[in-house]
Amino acid sequence: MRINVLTIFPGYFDDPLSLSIPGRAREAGLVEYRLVDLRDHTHDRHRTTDDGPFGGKAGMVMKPEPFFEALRVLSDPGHVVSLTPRGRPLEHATAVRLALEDEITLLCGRYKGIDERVTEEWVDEEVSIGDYVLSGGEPAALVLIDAVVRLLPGALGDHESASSDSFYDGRLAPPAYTRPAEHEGRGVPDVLRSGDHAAIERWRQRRADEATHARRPDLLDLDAAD
Ligand code: 6GU
Repeated sequence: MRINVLTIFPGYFDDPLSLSIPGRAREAGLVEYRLVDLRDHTHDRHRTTDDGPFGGKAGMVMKPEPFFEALRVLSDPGHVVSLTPRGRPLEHATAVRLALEDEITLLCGRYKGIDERVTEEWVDEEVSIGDYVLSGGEPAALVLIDAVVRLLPGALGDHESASSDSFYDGRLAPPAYTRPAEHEGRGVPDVLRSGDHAAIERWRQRRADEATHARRPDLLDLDAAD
């Protein structure tokens, strides 16, 4: 898979895409990241990528020309995703769908947005990572990349597993414990040390249901609608 990222801050991605699972997946040849600096697609002395909005109002809007030129230079950008708080919420299902693409291109705008004509001409979908304000789309693009790349076959090691992740089956994960069995006066639930795998599975299901009910009842409501 190839992931292109159009941004005015390519350096923002250096460490996150070199470390951990996204970095290992690149080293293993499962994914290629291409960072495109939008300023390389400007043609004025100040390398301008934004301007004030038509119609007044505060904040700056990203100019269309650098995006158009950068997207044309890619020749085929594949599935184009714009990261914007106006987008549809990123869900696990979104990551699963994007992980099936050969090539995706992520557009990082600043909070006030990208000129709408870029979206009309190039963008297949707009995605938000939640109902809060980020200064730009870059952290959101990193979140999306991580969620997608860990789903590529071979990206996770033996000690990692996607099938036990929260949201894999529409519920939050149960609590987890490791050694030592007692730490600063707190133990580990006996059942987890009992060797009774059926009992352990029942305990995990119950604790997953309790956590989901208490924290994310919306996830259970969605289940009821199926
Ligand atoms: Cl994708 N971009 C920005 N600027 N803010 C956000 C967001 C994206 N998702 C949530 N807040």
